[in-house]
Amino acid sequence: MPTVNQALPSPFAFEPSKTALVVIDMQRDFIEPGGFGAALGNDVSLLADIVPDVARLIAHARMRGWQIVHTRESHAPDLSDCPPAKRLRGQPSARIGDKGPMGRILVRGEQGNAIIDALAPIDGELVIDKPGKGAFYATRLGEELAMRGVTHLVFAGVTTEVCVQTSMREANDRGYDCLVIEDATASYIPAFKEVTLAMIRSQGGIVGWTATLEQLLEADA
Ligand code: C5J
Repeated sequence: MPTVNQALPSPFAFEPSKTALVVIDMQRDFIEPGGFGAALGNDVSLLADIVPDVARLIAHARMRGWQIVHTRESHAPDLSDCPPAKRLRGQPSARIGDKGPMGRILVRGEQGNAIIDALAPIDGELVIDKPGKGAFYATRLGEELAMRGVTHLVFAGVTTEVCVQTSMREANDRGYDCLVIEDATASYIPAFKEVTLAMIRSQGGIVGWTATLEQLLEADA
């Protein structure tokens, strides 16, 4: 069984046939200029920097036959799945559902809501539209993973402290062993990324494990 011996806080062993890569929210709205992230005043280049490593991770998962899941933070056009408590937070100039340069912000089917071209899903990969920060809340992800016999999840994507961490904690509570790939995740606030990774692996791996992409690729060569 492949084992990432250098994972923190302890070696992470996984059975490839029971493993899924979960790529969180690599969407134009968060990563490209003119999207939701930029409208909130963030430097989106910090997120764009991880695209080559996420692409390498996806290529590896495809080659090894892992299940692959892509998520999109997105809402129905009538915003019936967007509670006012979520919509009204943040900048009044850039609210979910408002019109932006790439269409309505975080609305399903709009240009900005798409996964960036460089990481586009291919046939057979699961695409999960999620109205929350976590990938399990109000989605079919749990059922889809159970149907496929998945027990281990490898996480990548953005942002580390919001949707990646929330999804990983949800997964941990559901009994999955979770590994987050350090260089395949990013935050608009780099200190938040570092502290999130430290939290995940603290106290004996209270919600999971972390490792670098090279450490994973070496273990699963
Ligand atoms: C945020 C996300 N940060 N995908 N979404 O609102 O992390």
